[in-house]
Amino acid sequence: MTTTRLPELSPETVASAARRVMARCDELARVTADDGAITRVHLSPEHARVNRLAAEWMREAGMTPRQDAAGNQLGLLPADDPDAPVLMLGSHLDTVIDAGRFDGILGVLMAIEVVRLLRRVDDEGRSRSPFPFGLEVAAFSDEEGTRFGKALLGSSAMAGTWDDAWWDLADADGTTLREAYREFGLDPGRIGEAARRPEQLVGYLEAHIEQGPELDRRGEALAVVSSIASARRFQLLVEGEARHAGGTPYDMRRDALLGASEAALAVERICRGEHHIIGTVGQLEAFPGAVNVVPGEARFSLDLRGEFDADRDRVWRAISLELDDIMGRRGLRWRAREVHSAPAVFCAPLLQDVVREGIRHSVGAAAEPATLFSPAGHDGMALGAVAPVGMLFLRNPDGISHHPDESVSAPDVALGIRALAEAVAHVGAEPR
Ligand code: HGY
Ligand code: MN
Ligand code: MN
Repeated sequence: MTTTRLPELSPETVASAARRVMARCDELARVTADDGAITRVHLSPEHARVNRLAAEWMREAGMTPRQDAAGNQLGLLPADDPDAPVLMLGSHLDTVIDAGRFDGILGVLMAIEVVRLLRRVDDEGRSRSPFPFGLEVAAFSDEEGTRFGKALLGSSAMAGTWDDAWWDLADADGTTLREAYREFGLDPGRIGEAARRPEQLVGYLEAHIEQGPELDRRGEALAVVSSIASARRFQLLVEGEARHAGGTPYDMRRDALLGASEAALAVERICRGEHHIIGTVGQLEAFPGAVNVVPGEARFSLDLRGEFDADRDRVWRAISLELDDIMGRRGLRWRAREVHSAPAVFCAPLLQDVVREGIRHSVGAAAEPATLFSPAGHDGMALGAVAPVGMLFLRNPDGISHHPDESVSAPDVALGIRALAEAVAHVGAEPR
């Protein structure tokens, strides 16, 4: 596969870009709602601050920044033809609670560096894409779904898959998504303006830390992603009867917390018996929540993922039957509300190939670069509805993520920047 010649990417040029990325990951980590932890949720003051920082860095790298109708921070390096489509690069700047400093953030900052390295300056001194398509960086506004439960809100708006039912989603304080948009300075009525049509996008390429131990175990820095797991998220309610913790004999109890606890163990047991199916209960709360009252109600979450939608749905049916059995035995009632669903996305073969070529150029591997399934979700799950998707994984020592100890090394980031730049150049070399 030929490639548009890259501007000279000396090892020092790429190493300096990696150092800038690492320093900016530290700077963004300081923009948080929680002292001593990294927490940055959708449409918060912290979201506005990191968008302003990203806009400044995009402008400095030669792009024209703008915030779209969904609160995504974008930076455009146009092609000579103003109507040309763009290759979208990027990731997300929002975080989970008490997060690491690289999940999402690294991909946005690497994309900015790649655009900086690839841009050319035309005769009028204007920064332009060297390809027949533009390059655009997206800092998506809500990949995690931390505040409203529904994930991928920013990238879903860009993909044109927005569901107006989401406006009534509420956060823990009862603020609806609609109200939060308005408080942030966005107009819910204009959400459609964030949508892209397929003909406007050449594709979407995202670099991200691997949120698992595979690359670390293999001793490799980079990997191609084959597909991104499908996801379904539920909020479940178990209803029993609150009673006196001392005076109520066991045979009279309908303890909702024990039902929910048995359900959580059943999720683990059922999913352990499957391939590439992962179920997690991340939230569990008992009500009324007094030490001397048998819980009459319990609420818990379920995050269920699978490599294939059909397998994921089959396992959800198996879990549901098991919950019927558990709650029936305990005299409890249960119901589930689905709060998020996203199909599996299979990375486009061409974009897998260009990422593979990029890795070869970057690490000089004679051997075949690793190709990994991503059990972690990414904005590419949403963008897959409107564009071909490709992903590059970077080694994350020990694989820990959604945790302050999440990490990546500067040398691996340098390898990743070169690989991503080469991948983009390979897209540029493809006949149009
Ligand atoms: O939950 C996930 O897999 C992603 O990190 N949002
Ligand atoms: Mn995440
Ligand atoms: Mn992420």
